[in-house]
Amino acid sequence: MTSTGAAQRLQEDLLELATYSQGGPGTSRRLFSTAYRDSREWVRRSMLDAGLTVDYDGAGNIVGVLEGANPNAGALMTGSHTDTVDGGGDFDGVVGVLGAIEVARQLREEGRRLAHDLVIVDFLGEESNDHGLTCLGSRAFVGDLTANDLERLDATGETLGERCRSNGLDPSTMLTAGRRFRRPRAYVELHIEQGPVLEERQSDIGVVTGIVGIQRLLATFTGRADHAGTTPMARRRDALVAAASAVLAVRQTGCDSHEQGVTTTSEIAGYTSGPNVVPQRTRLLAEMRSISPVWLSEAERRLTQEIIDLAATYGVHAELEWIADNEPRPMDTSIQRRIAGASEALGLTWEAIPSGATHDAVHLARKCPTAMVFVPSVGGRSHCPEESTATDDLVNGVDVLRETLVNLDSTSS
Ligand code: HGY
Ligand code: MN
Ligand code: MN
Repeated sequence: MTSTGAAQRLQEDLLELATYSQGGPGTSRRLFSTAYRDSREWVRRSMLDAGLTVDYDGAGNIVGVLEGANPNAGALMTGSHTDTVDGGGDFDGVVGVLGAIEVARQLREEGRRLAHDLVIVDFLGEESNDHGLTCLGSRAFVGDLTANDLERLDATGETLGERCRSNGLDPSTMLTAGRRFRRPRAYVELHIEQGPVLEERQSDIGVVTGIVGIQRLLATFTGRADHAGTTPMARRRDALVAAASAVLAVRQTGCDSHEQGVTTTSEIAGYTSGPNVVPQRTRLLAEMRSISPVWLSEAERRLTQEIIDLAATYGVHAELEWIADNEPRPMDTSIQRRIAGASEALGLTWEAIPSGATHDAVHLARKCPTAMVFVPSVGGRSHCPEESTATDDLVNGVDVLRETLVNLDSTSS
């Protein structure tokens, strides 16, 4: 397949998949939305058209297989996700699924039959869902989804398990999907960088060295409701002011990290009974990310004490609950070398780079040799309608993914 042919097919597929959206700015394909469900039917058909045998596994993942020549060789795995954040873009995750399907098409057209089965997975619900859990499908796929995960509540009080069940999934089958996991020889995921590094350094390819860990924070501030007009400032116990001071403390923790970590507050919700009442209770959602587990645990300890002390200065009680979304995970060094070698053989420049975003690969990496191939993001933007990657860069990523898989296939471990 010439690169123009591949470019054209990738562009057509991206445009077609982008038509599945819940509406509003950018692209929205949220877990269990009709747009997402319909889009996955299109993905399933695209895998069939590419000559794969395709099935949904018990955890809502779409699993396509291009059978290998040697039934004893095992599998090489690739894939990603096709759900999006609300008002997101058309490349995050999608590039890894459509790129993998394009690799399968090219291998078949060129008559290059791998010894290994080539397994391509569109993992269910990688983005953080209404229950605050990321990577629903890939967690289940490797057997890391827990009963606790399915007990998580959304804002309406419905559990994730109930939501899965009402969308045609069997929670008990999801919890046992890992038993059917056959450890592949390797998992290699193609993904957009979602940051500015490759573009700024004019590198064609990112060889991912590791994926950050994420600690999520739910903080509750309890003050006292008082009359907003008659209560002197010094006597107030304003929960919203305490939360606002915590937002700045969260940010400062990231700013003081010397590039070790990043911190984000995504929401504070004040519960007040009206504009003339001092807010009694406030909830804050935040997260911290770092490739260093030491920095994460140290920052969690420091920030916890700082938020409690800050709240106390306003006469407000703070309770903090930290939840580990995933631990930092290094990528397989030998596959990193293969990705770098494939890039050089294709005349492409490459750069070793950590991933500030999490990916399905972070769960596969607990179970098999795992690595990632990044392609540049225009302006370093992602999780927004402006998210974009140049077609030439997409073709480069597909070429590197294909040659890395062929190299893994043709050499022993
Ligand atoms: O949050 C992330 O890094 C990913 O986009 N789910
Ligand atoms: Mn992604
Ligand atoms: Mn994402």
